[in-house]
Amino acid sequence: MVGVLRNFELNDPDVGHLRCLLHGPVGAGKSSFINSVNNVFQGRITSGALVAAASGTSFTKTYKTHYIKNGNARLPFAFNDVMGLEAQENGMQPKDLINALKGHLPEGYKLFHSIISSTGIPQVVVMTMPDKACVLVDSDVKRIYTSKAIKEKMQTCSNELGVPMNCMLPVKNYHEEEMLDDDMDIRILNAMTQIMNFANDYIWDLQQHA
Ligand SMILES: Nc1nc2c(ncn2[C@@H]2O[C@H](COP(=O)(O)OP(=O)(O)OP(=O)(O)O)[C@@H](O)[C@H]2O)c(=O)[nH]1
Ligand SMILES: [Mg+2]
Repeated sequence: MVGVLRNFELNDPDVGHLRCLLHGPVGAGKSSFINSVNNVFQGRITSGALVAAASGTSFTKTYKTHYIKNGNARLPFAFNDVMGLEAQENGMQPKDLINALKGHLPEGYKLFHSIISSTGIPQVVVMTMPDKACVLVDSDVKRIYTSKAIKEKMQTCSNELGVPMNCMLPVKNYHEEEMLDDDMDIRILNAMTQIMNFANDYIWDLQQHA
């Protein structure tokens, strides 16, 4: 599966790269997801996106683009890591979120301020920490897809956020492991494949209506 993504081609190469914004609650595992994806592509544990030692207030405080290294080149894909959506004044604000989605925030931008708006940009939900939601998954990550507890969480999340079930992507992040694990990698790659395909399709569709 990693080979398929290594050779991933954009529908329109002029686009340069697809951009994925990770937003969500403080300490949800956004930065850890970036590291998890990087780990799979690098074949080793990496720590490019700094992760909180213990959650409390936002750990990631500035807007940063993370490219995924693919051999000596770059995958045509970037993650933007932002701080969590906290209470109004301290956290990521909706206007910043929209600008970040459009790729309009400069590197190092301090994530505050706001107004609300909406876009048709595709969304998926990367459901992190399944090991905390289900003891079976904690002991064997392969259980992610068969665990009743995880299915229920996915269903609840899908209903509450209005995101379809096939856009709910349960992933256990690398967070304490010292070595890579094939079963974790498969699920991380599965999530990445969905994200990249959705983004690629979206750009293609936009261009048809341009
Ligand atoms: N058990 C478990 N812990 C995880 C998982 N993903 C992340 N963590 C831990 O959760 C904590 C928060 O992770 P971060 O990646 O810093 O979270 P974040 O969403 O980037 O947080 P902010 O930058 O503060 O918004 C860290 O201590 C991680 O090690 C997971 O899948 N399972
Ligand atoms: Mg973070």
